[in-house]
Amino acid sequence: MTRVIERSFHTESAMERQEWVDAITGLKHSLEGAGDSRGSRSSHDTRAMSFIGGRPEPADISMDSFEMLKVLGKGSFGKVMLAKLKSSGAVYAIKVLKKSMILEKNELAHTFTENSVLAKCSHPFLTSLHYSFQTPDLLCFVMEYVNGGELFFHLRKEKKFSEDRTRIYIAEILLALTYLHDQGIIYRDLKLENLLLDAEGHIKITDFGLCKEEITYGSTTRTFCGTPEYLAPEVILDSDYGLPVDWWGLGIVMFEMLSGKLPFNSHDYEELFELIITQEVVFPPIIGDVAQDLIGKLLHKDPAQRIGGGARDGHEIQEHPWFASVDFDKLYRREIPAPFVPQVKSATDVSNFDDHFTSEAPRLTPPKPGELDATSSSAFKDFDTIKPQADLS
Ligand code: ISQ
Repeated sequence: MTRVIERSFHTESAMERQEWVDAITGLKHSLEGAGDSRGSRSSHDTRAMSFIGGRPEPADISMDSFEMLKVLGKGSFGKVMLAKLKSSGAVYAIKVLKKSMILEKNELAHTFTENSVLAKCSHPFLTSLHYSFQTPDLLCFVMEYVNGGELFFHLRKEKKFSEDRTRIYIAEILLALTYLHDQGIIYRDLKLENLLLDAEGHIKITDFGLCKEEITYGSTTRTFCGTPEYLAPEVILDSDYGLPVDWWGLGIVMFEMLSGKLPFNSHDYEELFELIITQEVVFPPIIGDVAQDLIGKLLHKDPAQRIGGGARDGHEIQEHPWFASVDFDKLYRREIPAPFVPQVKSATDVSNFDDHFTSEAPRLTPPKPGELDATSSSAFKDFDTIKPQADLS
């Protein structure tokens, strides 16, 4: 079926009109020249349409190159699945995002920036992206499989972590966030669910990027895509926000690890936002004085006054007395043993993930008719400029 979309343009002069006509004609020819196979493919074609990064295509890799083994996580944007590359037997975590949901939630720019930057990042405490490609309806990110499970899962089992254990995790997260900030990236979404443990027990920050819920603030139509308990005051207040939002997130997860509770909590979102904006943190006695001092400084309501909020960013936080015993250079080189080593039985062991997900059949749901029309699918053509490190040989 061909869909015709008519648009009217107003121009101030004949010259400007000609410029528009030339631009549109040029685009039309370039699409025809490319044979625009995109338009003629069914929307649930699982062959790779293009490789994000525009690299030489390794043996026509696509969803069909993988055997889907298990579901690791799920949300309205898509799924993360454990998958085996059929040609080599290597296992990966594939994040599959639905283009229609990214457009619907207005997350195109965010998804694009985030993944283009993460594709170039390499850090011992960040989950690495091996390859990415897109199909007519999906964006697919082939990532290392981090099999020690979510920190959320371990904390729920153990209720709280000791100060020594928390210190190593928080120090590793601090190094990874400082690295991202040095690349000009705000992570924005620090929360327990995005922290994984690798087989040795070291932190790997990941991004499920699946958008678990949609939260509406107040009576306005402004929507947040994220977990409200972790939002920094400046994000709620819609002020300009920057790198210090991640230090707020670090304060929240540090409080959670040490106490097993969130510092600001309410089922009522209006009340929760009010607490985040106005309430001073109340510490349980289990959290030691030095740790309380650091958390208090990370949860400073004013981002400019927050520890790490100045030009020295995370380096200022590293100098806090709570980290006096941590050798950050050794930590970066992974020479400090992790405080807890998860039980991992095999490369495909999923026992450290929630069986709510892993018990589900690892299937991709075909899109509903018209979920992504030809016009909106063109919004993803720029994903081809992302250059991840291809190593699926
Ligand atoms: C890697 N390993 C396990 C789970 C994951 C979830 C999201 C992104 C990467 C992952």
